[in-house]
Amino acid sequence: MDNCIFCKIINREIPSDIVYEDDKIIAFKDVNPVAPVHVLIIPKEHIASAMDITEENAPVVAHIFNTAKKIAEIMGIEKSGFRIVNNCGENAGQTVFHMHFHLIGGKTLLWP
Ligand code: DGP
Repeated sequence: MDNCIFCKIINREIPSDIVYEDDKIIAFKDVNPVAPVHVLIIPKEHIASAMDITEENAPVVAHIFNTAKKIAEIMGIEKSGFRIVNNCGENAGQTVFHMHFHLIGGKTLLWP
């Protein structure tokens, strides 16, 4: 989608540190990491937010979660543990409206 920064990352129009890619999704390091490991996992299809998940596009969400463990292994945090976070909408602090899942780890995480 035009003017979407994450679509530009998918299309290699702006650089990013890609750690995983297949035909449906891509994962790259967050530019503002909140932990030693902070990767964003996104669908290649432009879906604005979790509010835009439908019966038709929902399989990619399952694929993201099914691949998260592989990305955790790539990043070396599969044993120490990690958190997967989706911010949806204004109150959650979503700033990029191309749905993404933060994979965060590499340290003990506080909650909430
Ligand atoms: P959220 O608040 O959930 O919408 O998080 C968006 C994240 O995207 C935020 O942690 C910073 C990251 N981000 C924004 N622009 C870029 C970019 O151009 N490159 C990379 N690698 N990350 C970005």
